[in-house]
Amino acid sequence: MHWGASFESHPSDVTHPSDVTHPSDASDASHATHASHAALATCAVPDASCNGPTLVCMTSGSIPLIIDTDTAQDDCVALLIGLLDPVADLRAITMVAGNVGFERQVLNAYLTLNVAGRLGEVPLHLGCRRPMTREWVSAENVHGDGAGGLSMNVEGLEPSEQHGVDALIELTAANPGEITIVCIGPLTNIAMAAVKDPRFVTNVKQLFIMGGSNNARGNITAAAEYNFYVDPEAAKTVFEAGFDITVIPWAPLTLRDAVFSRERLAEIAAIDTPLAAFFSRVVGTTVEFDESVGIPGSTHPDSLTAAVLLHPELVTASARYAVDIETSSDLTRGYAAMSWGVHGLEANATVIDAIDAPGFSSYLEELVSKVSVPNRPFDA
Ligand SMILES: [Ca+2]
Repeated sequence: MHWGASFESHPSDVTHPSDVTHPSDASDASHATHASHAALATCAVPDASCNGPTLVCMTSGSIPLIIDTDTAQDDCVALLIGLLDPVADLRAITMVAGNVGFERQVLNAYLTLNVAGRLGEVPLHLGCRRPMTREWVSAENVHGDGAGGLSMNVEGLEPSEQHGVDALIELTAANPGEITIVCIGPLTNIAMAAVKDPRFVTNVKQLFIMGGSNNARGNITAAAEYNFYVDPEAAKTVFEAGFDITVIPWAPLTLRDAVFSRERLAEIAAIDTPLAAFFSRVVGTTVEFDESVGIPGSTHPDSLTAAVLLHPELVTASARYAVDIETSSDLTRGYAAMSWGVHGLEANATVIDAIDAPGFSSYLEELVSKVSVPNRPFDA
């Protein structure tokens, strides 16, 4: 089977960046319909090894970022962007309670690092294991285990001893105004960091937040999107703190511009790379659920959040909004009120209203078309 064949041939426990060649040829036009939007075909720092057959580039890119994640499904794709896009300089991954069980989320992050051939290269910090004031709410009914039943031997893999909140504070304090945080889970870690050290707010360059809906439907209730619903106090804290914020909402943006149909997923599944096999396995498992709630395919809000940070040319419309989060109502818990400028409120965020959807789709296809060498074999 495509899946097994893609993984079993390259079990290797050690990755040497110098062993991996750089993107080969920007003129490869097989996926180039919207190649101008995606810098994946060109290595940030070309050198002699760029002529090899593989496309994975280990060179640190020009955009330093941390990804704060509740790793399941599209979170994994967002991590792949941070790990493999040549313009990304992924400094750390921080884990927050969200989609699935915390330990499973950690395993899903390891699985993703593994398929990218980056195991042991990017620090993984464990953050908050529950929301600030509420009980954790699982999304396992949507995500299952978050990785389509995929597993691997994690012997010898240890997350950093430093707590995720402290890592966020220290990494940004060491590079004030330089690091952007891609926030694709509940905002507990970000809020806790801001509460613990107010300097965190100005030490962070920007927050790119996946969450809420822009005057449109939620996904866990009619009113609320999951990330803000799970920890509304954290979300409210973050939006009131004074960060430079860009929001990638669930609806209408994701539902209109970042859904992959079964036909599109089949095209990607036909690509013979470990990354495409991983993508198909991890993402494909939620399609049945998505269809059961009226969504015609897999949804990609988290990878879109990482993609628009690295490739702002994907954004075709955005505007300044005053964003606030409902915390006191049971009915509308986690609702994001996004006021578009006519209510006398001061804007605190840029909200993405539209993207180049074909360009984003081509970007993800190009990403998973890269040839990586997984560090360890997967247990299918
Ligand atoms: Ca997420």
